[in-house]
Amino acid sequence: MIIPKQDVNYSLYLVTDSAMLPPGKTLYDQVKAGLENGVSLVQIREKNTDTKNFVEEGLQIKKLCHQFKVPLIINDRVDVAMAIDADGIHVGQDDMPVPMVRKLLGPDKILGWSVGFSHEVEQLAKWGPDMIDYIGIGTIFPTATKKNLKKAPMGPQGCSKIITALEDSGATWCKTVAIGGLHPDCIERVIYQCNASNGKRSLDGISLVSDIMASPDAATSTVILRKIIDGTQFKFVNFQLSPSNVTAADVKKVISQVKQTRPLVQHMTNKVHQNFGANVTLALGSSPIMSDVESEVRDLAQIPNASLLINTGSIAPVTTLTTAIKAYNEFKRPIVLDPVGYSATEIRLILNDTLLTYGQFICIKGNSSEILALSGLTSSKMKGVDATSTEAVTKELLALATQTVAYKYRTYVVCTGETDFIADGTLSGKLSLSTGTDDITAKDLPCYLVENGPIPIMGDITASGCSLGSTIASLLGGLNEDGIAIDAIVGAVQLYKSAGKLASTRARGSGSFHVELIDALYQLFNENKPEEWTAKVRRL
Ligand code: 3NM
Ligand code: MG
Repeated sequence: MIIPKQDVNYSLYLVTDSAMLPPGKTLYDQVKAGLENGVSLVQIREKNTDTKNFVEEGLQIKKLCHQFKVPLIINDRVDVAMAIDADGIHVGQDDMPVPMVRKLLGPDKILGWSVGFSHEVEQLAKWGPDMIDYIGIGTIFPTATKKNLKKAPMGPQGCSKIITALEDSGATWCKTVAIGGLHPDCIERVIYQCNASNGKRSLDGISLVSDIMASPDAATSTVILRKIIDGTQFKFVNFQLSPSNVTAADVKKVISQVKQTRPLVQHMTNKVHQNFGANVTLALGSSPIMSDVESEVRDLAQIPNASLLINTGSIAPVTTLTTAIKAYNEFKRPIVLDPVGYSATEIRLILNDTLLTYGQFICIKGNSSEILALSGLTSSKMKGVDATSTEAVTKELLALATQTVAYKYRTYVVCTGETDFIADGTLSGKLSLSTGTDDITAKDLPCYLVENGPIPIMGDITASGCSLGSTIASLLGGLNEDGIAIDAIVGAVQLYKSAGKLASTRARGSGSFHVELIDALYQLFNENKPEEWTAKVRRL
C-alpha cells in the first residue's frame, strides 16, 4: 500500500477506458496528465483487454501512480489486482461477492463497491466496517461510457438518498464518490445538492471516465475539474445568496434596482397565464417575453438581467425546457420553477423531477399541495391542480415542508396560501466535499412568514398564483451584482400580497379584481414604499 487506506483522498477519482482515447494518446499519457494535475485516485477499468496486457499495463500504471503517492484500484479482476499487488479493487453488484473479495485481498486493501439503491447500503452496513471502504454511487446522469447500464439515472436526489441511507444505517466509515455523466457543467451542482438529510456529510469525491480519458487535452481538463472540486462557493447566479433580515429598506433597494435594470423575464408558462403574466411583468417595470422556442434560449439567457420562469401548467417539450435551464445556469441567470400540479398526475411528477434533476433553480414556488408533495412529508396525492390537501395541515407542517424542499434542492422555496412561507436552503452557496451542511438540517433553515389576512377573491381569478411567479422572476432578474436574492423573493411575495389586498378593497367582483390587481401592482411598485405595505414579514 502506497498510503494507509484511511488516508485515501477520493476527491478526484479517475477511472480509465482505453476504448475512448483521442488520436495519438495512450492510456498511460492520459493517466499521467491526470496525475500531474490533481487526480487523487486511479482505477483501471478494462473490459476487453487480455489478461497478459492487463497485468503489464497494471504494473506500469501502478508505478506511475505511486510516483504521485496515489493508490491504484483495479476494476472487477481480483486475480489481476492480486497479481500486481494493487492498492485495492472495485466490484459491481454482479461481480465476485464482496465477502469473498475481502477474504482474498486481506484487511488492508481498499475495497470499493458500485451502489445504485438504498437497500444495497443496508447490506453494506450489516457487513460492518471491515468490508467496504467506499461506494461509487451511480449512475447520476446518462452516460455513453458504461454499456448495458441496468440503472436509470438517479440525479442528485437519488444520490442524496443513498448518502442519507449510509447515515441512517450507521455506516459512517464508508466514503462516497458519485459517478456517471459528470462534467464541469454539472459537478458543482452535484457536490452542492448531494447531502445526507442529517447535515453530517456530503460526497467525498467525483469519479469520472470520459471527461479526462477522451479529452484531447487531459491536463487542462483535469485542471478545470480540480478547480471546481476545490471550490468553496457555488455561484450559480451573479448576485448574492447572503442572509438578510429583509427590512423595508432592503426591499426598497431591490425595487429601485428593478426600475433601473428593467429585467427581461422569459416565461415558459401555461396558456392561461400568458396574457396576465405579461401584464403583471409590465406593471413591474420589466419586459416579458413569452417564448418557448428552443433555438433562442441561449441568446435570451445572455441578456443582462434576464430571468426565466418555468411554469409546468402546460407542458412544453422536455428538451426545450432542459436546454433553457442549462443556458440560464451557464450564464448564471436566475430560474424560478412553478411546478404546477406536481404529483397530480404521473407525467407532471416525472416532468418536474426531470427539470429539478437537470438544473439549479434559484426559487421553487408552489401552493401547499405542491410543496407538501415535493417535500415527501405527506403521502397524500393531490386531488387536482388547485386542490389543497384535506389533511389537517398545520402552519408547522407547511413551514417544515417548505424548509425540506429548500434543503433538498438547495434553493429558495415559496409555499403560498393565506400565510406564505419562504425558506432559504442555499446556505449562501457554500460548497464542500465530505462535510455536508455542517450539521444544519431542513428545520434549521431560515424561514420567513408573510401574512396579510385572507384575500378570498384571489382564488376567483385565473393565474393569480402563476403571476406571483412572474413577480418573483422580475425582482430577481432586476438585481445588480450586489443585490441579495432573499430580499427580492420576500419583497416579491410581500408586494404581491399587499397588491392583492389593496385590489380586493377596490374591486366590485372578480372581473374588476383582475384589473385592479394589475393597477395595484403598478401603483405599489412605482411608489416604492414597502414600509407602508399591508403584508407583513416575520421570521419563524
Ligand atoms: N460506472 P463517464 S457509470 C464506470 O453507475 C461507470 O456505476 C457507473 O463514465 C455506475 O464519466 C460509469 O464518462 C461510467 O460518464 C462513467
Ligand atoms: Mg464490474
